[in-house]
Amino acid sequence: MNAPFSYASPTVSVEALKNSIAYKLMFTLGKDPAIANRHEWLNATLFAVRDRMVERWLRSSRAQLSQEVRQVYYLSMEFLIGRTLSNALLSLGIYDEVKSALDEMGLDLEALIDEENDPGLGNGGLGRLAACFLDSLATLQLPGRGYGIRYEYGMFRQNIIDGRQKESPDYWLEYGNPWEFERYNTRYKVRFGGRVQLEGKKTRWVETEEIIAVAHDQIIPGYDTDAANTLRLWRAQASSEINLGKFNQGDYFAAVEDKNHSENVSRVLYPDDSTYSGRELRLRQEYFLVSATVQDILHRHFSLHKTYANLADKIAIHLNDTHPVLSIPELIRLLIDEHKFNWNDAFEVACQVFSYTNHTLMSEALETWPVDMLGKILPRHLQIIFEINDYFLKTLQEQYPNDIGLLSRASIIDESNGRRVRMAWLAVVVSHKVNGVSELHASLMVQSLFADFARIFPTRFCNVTNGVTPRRWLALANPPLSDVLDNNIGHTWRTDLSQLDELKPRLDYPALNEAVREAKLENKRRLAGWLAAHMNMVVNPNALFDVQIKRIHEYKRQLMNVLHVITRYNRIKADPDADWVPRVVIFAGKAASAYYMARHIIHFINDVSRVINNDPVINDRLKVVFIPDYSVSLAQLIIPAADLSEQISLAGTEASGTSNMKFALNGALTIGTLDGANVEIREHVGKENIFIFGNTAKEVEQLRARGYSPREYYDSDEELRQALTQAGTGVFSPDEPERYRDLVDSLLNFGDRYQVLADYRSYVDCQDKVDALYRQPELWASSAMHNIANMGYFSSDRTIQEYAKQIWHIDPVRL
Ligand code: 26V
Repeated sequence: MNAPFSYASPTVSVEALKNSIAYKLMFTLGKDPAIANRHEWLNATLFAVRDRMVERWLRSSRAQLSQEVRQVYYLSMEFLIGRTLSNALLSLGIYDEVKSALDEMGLDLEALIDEENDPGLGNGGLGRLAACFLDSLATLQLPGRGYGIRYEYGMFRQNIIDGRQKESPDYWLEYGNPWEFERYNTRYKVRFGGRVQLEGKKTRWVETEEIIAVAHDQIIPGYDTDAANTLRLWRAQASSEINLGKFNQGDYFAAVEDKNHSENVSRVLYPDDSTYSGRELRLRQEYFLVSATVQDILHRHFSLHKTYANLADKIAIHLNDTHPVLSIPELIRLLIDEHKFNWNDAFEVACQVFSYTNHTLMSEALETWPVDMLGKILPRHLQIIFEINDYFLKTLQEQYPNDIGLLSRASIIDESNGRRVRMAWLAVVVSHKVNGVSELHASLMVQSLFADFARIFPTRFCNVTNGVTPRRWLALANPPLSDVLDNNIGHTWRTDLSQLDELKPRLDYPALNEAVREAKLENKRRLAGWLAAHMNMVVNPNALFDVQIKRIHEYKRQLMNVLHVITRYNRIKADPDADWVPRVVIFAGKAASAYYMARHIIHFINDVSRVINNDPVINDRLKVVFIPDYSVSLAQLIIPAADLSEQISLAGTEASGTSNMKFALNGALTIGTLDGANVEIREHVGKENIFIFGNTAKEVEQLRARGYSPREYYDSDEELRQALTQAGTGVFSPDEPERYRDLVDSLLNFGDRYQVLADYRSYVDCQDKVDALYRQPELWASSAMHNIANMGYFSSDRTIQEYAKQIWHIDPVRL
């Protein structure tokens, strides 16, 4: 693999690096170089590289503090930052030096990079977006920090056994985490339970149970800058190591049980991003993050400014979805109960400090907590939430005296549903800005979910379209294409992706066209090699690589993709000697463990794949691969190798999507619906350079309103009928012919909630157009180049600049 480009001639010598790696191995890890294994060498290398970053990190922190600038704090229950070594080498510009140092010691840098655990502290798009944002904040020298939870177990590992998903725990800390600094001194008490007591005018929250939150910091390096930011993750520690009372009574086990109960709060990531569950442990996790973080923010603020009076001028707190929304009542509580604010001032400050991003309109993922549960775990917070609601509803009533129904619709407390607190409502009422993540999503958001609030607070809602960091998603993931870009437009696209524009005058240069095709082929060969080595699967690198990798969810319609695969299979079987465009259809993604349909879809994909891949008539013409255990590092391997990017969610359901951007940036063509950011991708690349099919969001709504009848599509479409009949009668599950009856039923007899049948025909026809273009490699590559050249807008640097200007009001730090 070619090394990522180094932007600066580094001041570190290979000799010095060799010394420090060997030194770390011996004196930090206590290991004899003669017997150290790969993991120990990796850790030694990470320590040596980290040392070279610490100085600028400290300098950066000092600059942020001394300039007393306004800071943003990005609160998220998830950060999917990916592997750190390669990214650190890239941002320090010392990739080649470290490679040579390791070479001279008989070690292979790429092998070490692959050895690193990929911390899965997130479910999918939302967590990865948070990581791209941190990268952009640092690169743009913006004063910001991420706050999250240091889960001991991340997203479960996925194994595929007999075609089915099997989960196993992801103990990512097995070999330690050399990238973090544990801050033994930065610890806060987080309290739960108890009761609220009135003492005169003062409210006290008493008889609580306590846990300690301990800070763990990671350096987030900026690229081509001395700036580096911090990601601070909290770990739960029992407040007294063991319960001495119980211990002295001789009940040793009960004593240790208490400790486990407390520390369970940071034990494991909730691996379900599709249904909201309302479990108590999740509520405790959310409050744990929020309480430690708000205390830390206030502490930092006070040590700098010696007053809380200027809080609203100096801090911005951003809520990544509703998961950290309890920070609103937490801030208000601390200001009133601990810092002598009156209610109105505390409320005003909170409104100015907080902003909130909505990431989904799907009702089943929206958080609401039962009033009883909140009252039991956070009685003081519940009281404050009621006060906020009373205040809000009172002003509403004055403003809209004649709108019956508005009060109950807009109330933070949902009385219709067993009394629950609507977290999204709370976020909207106490934020100064609420944003969607793509143009379409933001407009649907104010038309549907937040329609009442958009009328009440007309200036509060806005859009900031998502983006992805070009450092990880192009420079690191795709060295062959990065080389082509460097040779044509120079190196600075890494920090200014709009420079991809400069490719435009060259788009019809045959040499560039050929270079782009060569780069794609090299990436496809790399993936083919991986598939052979890890899955014993042989694929032809010249086939069209058709890729859908994302969480398995009915709305994302992996099922529609499989129905097309089956149709293609049937066509090939019917006429094997026709001139077929060979395809490799690749899937990857995890299903939430309790999501029956999603697991079933995985099983179905694997069953279909077994039948097709083993059919001697088919050969190379069609292969289906399900790659297990999807992760950030697998995405870095797969995306650069894709020809076709499947973005086929039902219009109006995918808030934005971000892999759609990564694929297009890496020269894949998109086949997609007009959903999420696909709409804007089409505007940028031009409608002739993207395969759009299916109903629009408006048509989806109209169809639903008219009474959607999937049967009609079934009855009138021969190929669709054949595919569904095969699925329902065991053609792909001969050992259990009824296995997919329910799957077919969900489409035919239970309403087909995501209108798969309605879009099937236009999808299949669109796939024919894909084949036709792929037969003309130069034209295909030219279209891919139009995609690449127009992706500048989708850099997370642009996204973060918009947040900084419109929402956070922060400026870069001078270094
Ligand atoms: C939801 C839930 C609900 C139950 C508790 C656990 C949990 C954890 C995560 C989520 C997240 C759902 C929202 C989400 O991930 N949205 C995705 O956000 C991406 C970044 O904006 C966007 O590109 C995707 O389209 C959107 O689905």
